[in-house]
Amino acid sequence: MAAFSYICDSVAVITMSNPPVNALSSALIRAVQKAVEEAIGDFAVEAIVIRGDKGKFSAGADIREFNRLERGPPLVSLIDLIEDSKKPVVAAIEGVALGGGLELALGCHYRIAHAQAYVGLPEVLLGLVPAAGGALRLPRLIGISATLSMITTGKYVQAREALKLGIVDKVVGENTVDEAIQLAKKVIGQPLGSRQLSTLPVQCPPNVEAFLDEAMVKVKKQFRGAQSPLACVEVLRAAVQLPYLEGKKKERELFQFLYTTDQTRAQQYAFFAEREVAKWTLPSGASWKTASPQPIRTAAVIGLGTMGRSIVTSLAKAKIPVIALEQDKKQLDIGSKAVMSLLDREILKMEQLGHTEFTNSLGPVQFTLDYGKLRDVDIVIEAVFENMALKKEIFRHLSGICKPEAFLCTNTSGLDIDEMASVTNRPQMVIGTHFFSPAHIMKLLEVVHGHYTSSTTISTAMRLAKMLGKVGVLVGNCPSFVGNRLMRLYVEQAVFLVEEGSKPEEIDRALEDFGLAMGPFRMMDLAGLDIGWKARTEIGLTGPKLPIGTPARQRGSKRYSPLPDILCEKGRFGQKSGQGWYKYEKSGGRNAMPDPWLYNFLSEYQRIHNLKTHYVTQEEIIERCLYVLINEGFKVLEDGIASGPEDIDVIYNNGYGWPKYTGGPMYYASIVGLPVVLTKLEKYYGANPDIPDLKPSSFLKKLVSKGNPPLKEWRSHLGFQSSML
Ligand code: TC6
Repeated sequence: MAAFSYICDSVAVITMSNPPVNALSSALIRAVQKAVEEAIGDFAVEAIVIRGDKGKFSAGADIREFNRLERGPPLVSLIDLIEDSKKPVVAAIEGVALGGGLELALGCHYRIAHAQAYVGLPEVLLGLVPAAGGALRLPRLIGISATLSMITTGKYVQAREALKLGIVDKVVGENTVDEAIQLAKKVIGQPLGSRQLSTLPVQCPPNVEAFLDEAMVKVKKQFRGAQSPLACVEVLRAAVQLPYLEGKKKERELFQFLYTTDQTRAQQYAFFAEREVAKWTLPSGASWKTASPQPIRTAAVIGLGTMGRSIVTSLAKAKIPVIALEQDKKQLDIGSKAVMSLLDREILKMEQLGHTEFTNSLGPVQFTLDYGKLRDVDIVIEAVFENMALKKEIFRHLSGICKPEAFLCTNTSGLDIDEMASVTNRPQMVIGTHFFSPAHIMKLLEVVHGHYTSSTTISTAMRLAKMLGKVGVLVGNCPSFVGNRLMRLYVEQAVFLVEEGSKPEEIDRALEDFGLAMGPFRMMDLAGLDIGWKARTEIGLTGPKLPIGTPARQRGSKRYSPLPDILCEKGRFGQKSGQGWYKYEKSGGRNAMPDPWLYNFLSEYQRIHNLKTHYVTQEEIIERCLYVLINEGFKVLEDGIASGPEDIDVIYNNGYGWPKYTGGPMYYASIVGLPVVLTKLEKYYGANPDIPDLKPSSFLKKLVSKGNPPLKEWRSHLGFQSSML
């Protein structure tokens, strides 16, 4: 690791080097500081260019050093040194300039970026605020409003948008460093006052205090429960109200406060967990290191329902040419219109951000009824509705048509991958790619490994996830896989609580206050109650296949709630029918309102079934709904369906609106303390012996008996397991 300089026609070029992303570790900061000091003191040098090695400027402070006790030299003083330099300093931004990386670039007097580069202040995503002057310099450059949007969301901004906003001075298609050297030479001797951002006034809207008050209200609502977005607004207030140096103190104070919170620790854990899950290993020894993914140059999607449409859009956004197939002309017309409208919306979004070239960079989409067109594609994703017979028919058909090297994927959300693979002539090339709705937006891809799936197929599917900008998590093949397997129990528990006397809106509020993006009842209404109803009817839990004489609230020895089935029988499917657990202003409406009809209906239901209701506290709602889910998470680990708690957390953080600032369900359990989770589960199971899912899992009990080890040690306690991976 080094930062070294060379001189090119009186311009010193300083290269930051700390692979793979030039994170600003203590050592790197020290080295850059030394190089800048040398360049400033060297008479032969008249200007300075700072660049990053291997096509990346810098991804910011080295997150791996965050928990270390020994601290290196502060980044802030390096940035001040750069800004105060009498010799012009130019940042040559290639790849990324994020967090402290962008802050360093903002300390430079000029910034040139490569067209493919992007910049951002994503500290908020790690539960922090920018703390090296970024939130003070940026509003002086691009104004309060644009800064607010960047620092509270942590979004990455592409070079062209950065140019439009004024963050960079120039965007180039190639030779970024050479261009930076040319610019540096050109500005030698020119006054630098107007380029020293800390000395400039903050650009404010007319009534800035009211603007910030409003921003605070919005941010509180948008990022419910998260501390760092609120602190970002506070830093901006400091930027507006205080002189730069005092603003700096406030920035430091807020950073130091956040630095000690559980939220930042959880978000840092979530960051590394996302990277960890990409490094899959199978019990056979095959792994991400040894398996070689095959190229995906073309894809096909079968079925243009809600999921198929957004999968096609996701592929097109990733510039992968895609063939979309439907079974009849009518469905094809409806589906193709829907896809085109999704793509138009994506193009509009990108154009608003200044990416005029985006239209041409979408992968072409071809619509067809003809299976023959799929002959040469590299990968097929089946996305028809959840019916095993239909899926098998399609896989059989694909097997005969597609080239032997083509991978066959299914978007099933819980059916048996092996059963589908068994009808093909290439079971080793069959894999589950479970997308989350809407697939062109949601970041998660559950990659489901069947019994026959080869490591090449796994690594190709994981590569596909990366190409689509998603996080791929490898899981084993079991009913509902990982995400939905846990979710089903959580939703079921919420419905039991309604039977016991709570109201849907009370349960939703408690769980939304906990931080979940949407409570279970609003979620069911959004997804459509009829979907689960159909599935339960198909497997005989309700409807005509249910054996006569089955007790209404029992299936086998387990408690069952027929409430969702009854709502469906009454035509209450959720938002789509204007009523479900809530009522809506109209069919398709989104504004959920408590429904007095439901209260009457529930009282009558409780009377008929002779149910004793009790006052359900917020604590009971959270504990029963979340701990039953966490308990199942331990069972998933025990069954070898997920290889570690990180996998479950990444799935929940990215696919189920779990608040990242609690790290994910398993990390949350580790913070609450496993003995507490165990005791509570025992208590609730004791009170509800007909809900066996509340019975603590043996792996949870084992971990408690081992003294509640930290999460990173859980895997080592799994011992022998029949891994399904
Ligand atoms: C900050 O700057 C605060 C400043 C205040 C100062 C007072 N540090 O994501 P990838 C590693 S806060 C250490 O797989 P990609 C990552 O763990 C920081 N390591 O690659 C992985 O390691 P592994 C604000 C880092 O090409 C490897 O690099 N900055 C850091 O898909 C590759 O990463 C951010 O939040 C880091 N800062 O995406 C930026 N960044 O191979 C966070 C990455 O051992 N980083 N690594 O597993 C990113 O968004 C992405 O990593 C990326 C590259 C876009 C830079």
